[in-house]
Amino acid sequence: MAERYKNYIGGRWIEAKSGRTFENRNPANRRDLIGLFPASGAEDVDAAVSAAKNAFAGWRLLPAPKRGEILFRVGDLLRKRKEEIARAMTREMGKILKETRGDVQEGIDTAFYAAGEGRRLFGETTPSELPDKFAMSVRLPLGVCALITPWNFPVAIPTWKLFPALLCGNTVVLKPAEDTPHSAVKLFEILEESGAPPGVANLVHGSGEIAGASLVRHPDVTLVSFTGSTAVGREIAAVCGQSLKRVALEMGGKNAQIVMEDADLRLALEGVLWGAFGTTGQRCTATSRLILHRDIRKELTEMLVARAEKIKIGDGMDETVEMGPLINEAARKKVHGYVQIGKDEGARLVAGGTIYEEGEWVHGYFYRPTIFDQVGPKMRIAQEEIFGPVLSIIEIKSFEEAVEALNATPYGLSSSIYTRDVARAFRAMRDIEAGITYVNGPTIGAEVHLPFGGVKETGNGHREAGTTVYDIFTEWKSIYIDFSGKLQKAQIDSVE
Ligand code: UN1
Repeated sequence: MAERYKNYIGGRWIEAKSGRTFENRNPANRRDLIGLFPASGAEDVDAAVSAAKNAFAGWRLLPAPKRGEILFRVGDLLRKRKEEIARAMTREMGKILKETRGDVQEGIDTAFYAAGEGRRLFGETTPSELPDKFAMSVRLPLGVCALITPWNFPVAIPTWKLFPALLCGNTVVLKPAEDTPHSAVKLFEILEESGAPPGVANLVHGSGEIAGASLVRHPDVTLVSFTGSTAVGREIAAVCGQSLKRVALEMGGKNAQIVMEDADLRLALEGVLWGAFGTTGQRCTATSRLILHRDIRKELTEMLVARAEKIKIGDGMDETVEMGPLINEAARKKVHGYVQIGKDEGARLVAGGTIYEEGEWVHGYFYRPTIFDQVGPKMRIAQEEIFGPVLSIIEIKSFEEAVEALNATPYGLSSSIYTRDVARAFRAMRDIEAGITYVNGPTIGAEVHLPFGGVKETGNGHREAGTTVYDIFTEWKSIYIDFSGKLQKAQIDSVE
């Protein structure tokens, strides 16, 4: 009998009211059934939002340092259960253990950062233009926040939203991706154990179309924070535009690594291997374009192809495996479809390009590390997000051309340049259109205490992580205290 997992609403584990469930299977071996999870409907979302709304009344008044103490406990518990959660995550979504441990670590880092923020959460004080008058600004919570998260970072991304939201005094309803409900259950077991009051954090499983959509439309939700595709983000933004909910979006990427002719090629090679094929290319920050100066293109491409072909593919539970499966069959079809598009567009396939189904791997969604050479910057494989282990090599003749090629997509999340020329590095930091730029490092590897997010169609102007996430989850209030004992008129009495 498959284990039946539940929603977490108002401090209780409960099934969907309809009793309906969906299956969660291991992408490395689809015969391995992890469990059944509630296929929640609008009525379950309603119960979760009302639990969050009720809990908000008390939670917002608990001093922020006390809310922070709960998050310190959450961080401790995550640390204690890191290995267990990493293993469950690898089984559930396929990335290798080293990376799922990193995913949990990102949650631990976020917990401690948010917890410390409980004793900061700074506002400002500033002189008033009038005598005997005091002026300051403070941050206040918004209310019930809806958090909708993807499967590629099943602990890290929910924590980026959950912990700052809670620290600021909001209450939340999380709707995790259907491919990774188990990791979300683990996270909520920890929240329960940490002593967070019932109703402050609620978990509702189910599909985006039903559970996600009813959450976004719910009138008692004041903010929606979403990480996922640009197509879905646009739909969410449209709904929130009508209802005037605050909406923070983190969406697609088409990140590029530039390698100039003066770069350390050995370093650039390690960077692109990790950036393009880490997490099987399924990161918003993954390197999907490699922009090479013509003087080093041949040499670096040969080095890269030789290494890519040696990448060990298999079940991420095996510590010697370097690349796990794609998340599901639809993802594999999409990746394979783009390989065909690349060939049709006239790019030259120099590595991979085929499904990997040797031996026992026939039961998983594996794909070979794939490299296209001679890609034009406007080809679809250079423009559209593939979300798989497919890398497109674009040749350029100058630094200016490299930056122009890098900027020539609708996205702007992460970027990277390998060069030994400090002037070029600084020009790249200024001229690349992206939320993140790495110098002599790959496009992946963001740390939780710096702003995370992108420009153009990657985002809508907000930044998670860093100090900036506290702007997403708070309302500013300006406060004036007049202790002059008389009516003082700003802009009028203050003018000579
Ligand atoms: C994502 O790709 O969805 O910088 C998030 C990184 C990770 C976070 C990635 N720390 O790749």
